[in-house]
Amino acid sequence: MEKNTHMILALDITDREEALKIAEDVWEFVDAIKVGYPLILATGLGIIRELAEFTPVIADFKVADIPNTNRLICDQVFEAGADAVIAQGFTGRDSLDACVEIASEYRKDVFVVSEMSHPGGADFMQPVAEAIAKMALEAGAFGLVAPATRPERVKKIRKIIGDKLTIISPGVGAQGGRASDVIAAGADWVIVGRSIYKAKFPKEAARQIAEEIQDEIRG
Ligand code: U5P
Repeated sequence: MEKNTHMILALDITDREEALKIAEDVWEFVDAIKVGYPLILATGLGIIRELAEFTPVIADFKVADIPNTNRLICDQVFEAGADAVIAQGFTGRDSLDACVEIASEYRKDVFVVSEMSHPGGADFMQPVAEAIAKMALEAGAFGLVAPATRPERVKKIRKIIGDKLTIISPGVGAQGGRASDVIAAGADWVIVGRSIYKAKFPKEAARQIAEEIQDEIRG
């Protein structure tokens, strides 16, 4: 995945035409599009290949099962044309190894959720987030998902992984995080959903966040 705009669009809408229209509108401001259950359940797995015409696609299935099931899920995801899959880390090393094994067969990537961005993410996940980050590093994942709503946690995770793994960070805008803060804290990409796809002018909204990120990077 190239790092140009440092932004990933979370396309959590359930109408195929609208999803494709937004992708066409904003692709130049994002390095990837993240799809998950809302869009895939509504429109089918084929939407991944359609969106891959615009940018690399990250499949956010938060894969969290036994190794054999994880293997079967990842196979489907990469066969469908995704460039990366998001897996949970709390299921343990063998489950994560299964995702990394399939991803490497396809020469694709795995991101591992260390701690989620909503308030409840602090309840059970935060206390184990650093151990999950270490595990993801040892397992050969490509990156971590860490919360833009808590830039200090992104900073902490960055310290643990150094520059060996990437960080993608959801929680910007609708959940209260600021793109520039989380880029300053060490995220490689911010993930933005509602602030773009619910905006009156999605392209303008994407442009503004992209500019905020570039200003932060340039200092
Ligand atoms: N997401 C989070 N927090 C996490 C992990 C994933 O928000 O810890 C996902 C959501 O499922 C959604 C996107 O797809 O990132 C954020 O969307 P929004 O809040 O910008 O609309």
